[in-house]
Amino acid sequence: MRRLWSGLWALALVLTLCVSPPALAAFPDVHAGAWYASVVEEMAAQGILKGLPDGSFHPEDAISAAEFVTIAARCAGLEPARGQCGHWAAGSMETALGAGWYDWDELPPTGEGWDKPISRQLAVKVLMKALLPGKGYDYTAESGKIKDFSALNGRYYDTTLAACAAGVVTGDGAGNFRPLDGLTRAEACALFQRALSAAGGVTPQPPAETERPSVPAVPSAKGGVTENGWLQVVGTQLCNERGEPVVLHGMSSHGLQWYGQYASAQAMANTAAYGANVFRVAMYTGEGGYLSQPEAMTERAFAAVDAAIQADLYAILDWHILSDGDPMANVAAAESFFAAAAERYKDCPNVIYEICNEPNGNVTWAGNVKPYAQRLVSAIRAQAPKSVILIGSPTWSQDIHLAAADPVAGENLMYTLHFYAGTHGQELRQRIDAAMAAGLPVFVSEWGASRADGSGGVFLEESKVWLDFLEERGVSWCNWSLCDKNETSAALKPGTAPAGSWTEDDLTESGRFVFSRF
Ligand code: IDC
Repeated sequence: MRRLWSGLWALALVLTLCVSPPALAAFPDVHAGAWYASVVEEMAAQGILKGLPDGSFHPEDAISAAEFVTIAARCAGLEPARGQCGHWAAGSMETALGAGWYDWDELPPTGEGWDKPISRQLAVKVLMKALLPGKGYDYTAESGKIKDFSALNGRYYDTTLAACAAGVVTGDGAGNFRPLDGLTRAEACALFQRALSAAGGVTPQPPAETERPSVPAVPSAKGGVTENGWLQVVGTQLCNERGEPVVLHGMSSHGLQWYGQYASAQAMANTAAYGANVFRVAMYTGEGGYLSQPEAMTERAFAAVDAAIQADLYAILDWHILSDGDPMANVAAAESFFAAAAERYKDCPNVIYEICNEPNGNVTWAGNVKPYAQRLVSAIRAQAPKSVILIGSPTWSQDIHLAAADPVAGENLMYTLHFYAGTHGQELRQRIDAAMAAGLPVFVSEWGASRADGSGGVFLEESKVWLDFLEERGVSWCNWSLCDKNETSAALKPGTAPAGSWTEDDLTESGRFVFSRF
């Protein structure tokens, strides 16, 4: 008898455990005890969630791109378009695309890919564009919260970090965002609910203001100044006088005070013969440069620019701050130098002005570099209203994300990013993508195949990855440096004559690689 009773108790216990809590009114497969139950119920009551054709919700299934975008459209009160292709979600997808919630290449309008699971990074982008457009964030604070930040594609920095700042994205238990993974339908609902409450409920928001220019396809025009004329910046792309995308490839001089002999007309003709169409005249300010001998250095810099003009090259006149990390420290000297340069070259389509090589040390974008840039842009513009001007950023011209968040007003302005293939990689490339996605025109006015100290390596594999990346995006570059110094970044072997023409034999490993990529 005792055995029978205990057997019955055990059976009762098993039965209790097997019976699920009651299903909610909205969907038979959403049970009251589930963590997402109240969210789903509320969204269903508001008509935002409709469930699947079989009347159920399938909370643990991966949500597809079409499902996610459709829900976002309902949250934002977006009117679906007619829908060109026969897909059930075509109307919402087309309207969302038009509103800039996602780009053409992320979910092509053929409908292919719409039924596949949406990645978390894209889902968050759609969500933020739909419900919290223009939401701000502090880059350092928010990126520090995401443990696997390096896995995030730079294209999604803006929206992901804004979502973190708004409390919409909280990361998994380990602090990871897992940008490439999908998310379940239940998880998606939680995201929507947090975004809706951050946006103040189901109030339709205006669609994101201006859509950002997307990464250009491989641009074409090379050639020198005769072929391309005055340069102009269209969106993020450097273009020639006819408005066609153009890329500039060439060398930077080393410090003119030390290696000025390689900034001669012959040296430039030599690099032009390999296909270069730009030359950067690096005029150091410190280190025995302009600040200690202004007349002599001005003369040398102008002679180098004249030599570049003679070789049909674009010429970048570079105010090469380095040990003097704060450009504001010598702003008056910079203004007078560039005013004289712009006066001299105002009718000359060749000349590009680079106003601060690499701000570094205790400088900020808002406090030092941007105000300096504003002053220099007006000094140059007074003479040369349309010449391209290149602007640096803190941390040796790596902090273009700061410029992207707060750019200088004006036309034909570009922002420099400098890298050294033995030191810098993926992280800076992602920064370029993010900055360009935010509309910032980027110019790599200095890069080296060495480490950042100018030696080590050479890192040709890494350099190739970098140059392919820049080529795909139509980003122009100059390589450090055209001189025969005994350091791996130098393009010429020690003792190479500046006066004669050069053969492959005169080029270092770095020089051969770089010249082959002009
Ligand atoms: C380096 C030169 C090296 C010189 C040093 C200091 O290669 O011969 O002794 O400057 O003047 C930069 C600077 C550039 C550096 C280069 C490599 O713009 O002046 O040149 N670099 O260290 N930024 C990152 C790397």
